[in-house]
Order: sequence, then C-alpha cells, then structure tokens
Amino acid sequence: MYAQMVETGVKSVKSTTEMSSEEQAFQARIDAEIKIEPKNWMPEAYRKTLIRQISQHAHSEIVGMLPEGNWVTRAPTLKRKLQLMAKIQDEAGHGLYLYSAMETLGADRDEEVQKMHEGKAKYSSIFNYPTLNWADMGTIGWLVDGAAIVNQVPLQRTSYGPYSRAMIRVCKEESFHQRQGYEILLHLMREGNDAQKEMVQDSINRFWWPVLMMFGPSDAHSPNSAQSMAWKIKRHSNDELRQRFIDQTIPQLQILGCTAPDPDLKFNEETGHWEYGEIDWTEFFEVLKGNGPCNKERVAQRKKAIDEGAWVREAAVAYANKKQQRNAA
Ligand code: BYC
Repeated sequence: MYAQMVETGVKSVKSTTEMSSEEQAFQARIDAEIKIEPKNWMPEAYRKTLIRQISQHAHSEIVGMLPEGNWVTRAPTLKRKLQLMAKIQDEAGHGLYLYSAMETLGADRDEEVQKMHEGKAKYSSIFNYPTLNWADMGTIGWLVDGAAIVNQVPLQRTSYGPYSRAMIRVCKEESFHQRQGYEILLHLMREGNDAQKEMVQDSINRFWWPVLMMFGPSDAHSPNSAQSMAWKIKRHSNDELRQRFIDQTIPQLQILGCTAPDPDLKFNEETGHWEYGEIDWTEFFEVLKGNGPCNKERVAQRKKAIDEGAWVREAAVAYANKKQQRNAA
C-alpha cells in the first residue's frame, strides 16, 4: 500500500495517534461538522491547502472570463450578448468572493495573483482551450459550468466557513449559467440549419474530454485528495464527481440529439452508471505544465489587464485615503 502511494504521489494522512493534542481537537471539530472559522486554530497544512485550492479556484473564475469574453462582440443577437455579458460579470464576482475568502486565511491577493502570472499557481485546465465558434458559448455554459456545479455543490458543505458561504452564492448563479448554455445549444439543434447543428457537435467533440479533465487526476494519482477528504475540504473524490457528472449529462446530450466523442461510452445496467473510455492524462499534465493550446495567451492577457488597470486601483486607494482624512478632520 505504502509503495503504491509513493509511486502515484498520493500523500499519506496522519493517524490520530500521530496527531498533536491540538490537531486531535481540530479533527474532532471537523468530524462533528462544526465549521472552521478564520480565528480558530488550524494546522498550517490545512491553511496552506485551502489557500492553494481557493486561490486556484479564484484564478479559474477570472481566467474563465477570457474564452467567453472573446465572443461578446460576435454574439448573434442583442439578447444573447446581454446574457453573455451578465454571465461573464458573474464570473468576476465569483473570483472576488473567492479572493476575499482566501484573504481570511492571511494570504495576500496580489502575491497569489503574481504566482499565477509566474506559472507557480494553477487555474482550471479547461480555460486553456480556444473558443472557435458560437456554439462554444453554449457548450461552456452547459458542460463547463455544469461540471463546475457538480464540483461546487459539495463544496457548499466544505469545512472552512468563508469558503463554504462563498460557494452557496456561487452555486445559485452557476445554475443559471448552465441553463443558459444548454438553451443556446437546444435552440441551435431545434431551430438551426445543418451547418449550425454541425457546429454544436463540433463544439461538444472539442470540449468533451477537457471537461472530464476538470475534475482532476484519477483518485489513484491525486496527491491531495486523501488529506483534503479527511479534513472535509473535499467531500467526494475526483473520480466520484466525474462519474456523477457523466451520469447526469448523457441524458441531456441525448435530448440535444448529439453524441460524445467516446466509442467506449456505454450504460451498465447492473451498476446504473455510464462507463467511459480512457482519459488522455498526458494531455492533461501537459496543459498543467503550461503547454496547452492557449496557456501563454491567457496569462499574457491577465498580466496586461493587471498592468493596464493599475491606475484605477491607485486612484481608488488615493480617493479612499482622502475621504478618510476628510472624515477625520
Ligand atoms: N486544472 O491532488 P489533486 C468555474 C491540480 S472554474 C488545473 O486532485 P486537489 C468557471 C491540483 O491543483 C472551476 N489543475 O488536487 C469559471 C494539484 O496541483 P497543485 C474551478 C488541476 O486540489 C468561469 C494537482 O493537479 N473550480 O467554475 O485535491 C466560467 C493534483 O490534483 C486540475 C475549482 O477550482 C484542473 N482541472 O483537487 C465557467 C474547484 N485538477 O495545486 C466556470 C475547487 C487538478 O498541488 N477545486 N489540478 O500544484 C477543487 O475542487 C480541487 O482543487 C480539484 C483538484 C478537484 C480541482
């Protein structure tokens, strides 16, 4: 067992006897489903794990605005443009709640953003793929936000209070995103011409596998899962959530009249689950290393936005200082 853990990079979890008395009391609080709040004592590794996960999550929301932002000027109707702009704005809001939750752990927002710009902190792999046609806006809402919901619904019960509360609000908005995406595709499939229907299938073909990768490496190769589940930061394993997503998505795919690009996809009557083919983990790890189709472009765009927005942040700070001085006088 230990040899297998070393081979796969899975980190081991401390047993109760290996824990200090403070750690035991902390774990007992978690086991009793009492939320951990910013002023409570917490193991340094718990704090670091949360900063890593919440910052990655926040970066994903912000970088996630870019592939959709690419289509605002080309949305086919005014209604679609308004919906898309509202969705992108929601993602910015999600990023802000999450950065705030991360700051309650003592992390500095600018430093964490800088780490992402230097390639030291990750954001979701899915946003390193290009958006090539209008149907991609539907597919992102339906599949990408759909996968995000499956991952985030259990995070509403995560053990850290501020993260859990941010997730409750985020999940409500994600449900609207998922439905608006599905509606775009349904409209194209029901009212569209052959070229528009082909555009939907092409979009699903390109996004299907990268969306399945959003749930992270398989359980046997997920170094952080065991400890994060013991601390109830994560409530389900990566593979469990991936399976849940596939099971709920295939019936929606069938209603659309489209197919998944997976010849091994089949329903197992005995288990009641859809079985799926092998995920290309080489591609996943290449994207994580910065070698996906759009990694460089996305990071460059974020750096440019931060640099060009510096004067706005400086002006806001100067105004706040001036107001404080006036109020004091
Ligand atoms: N992409 O041990 P593991 C959205 C990394 S955006 C990149 O399983 P963990 C939306 C992982 O970080 C959705 N990296 O890790 C926005 C770790 O590397 P480090 C974002 C990934 O943390 C706009 C290594 O691989 N959602 O909603 O236990 C428009 C080993 O993995 C990915 C979240 O961030 C990936 N896909 O589990 C539309 C949810 N997968 O950090 C939608 C919160 C794994 O050790 N995060 N890695 O260097 C989580 O639930 C967990 O962090 C994960 C990974 C399930 C993603």
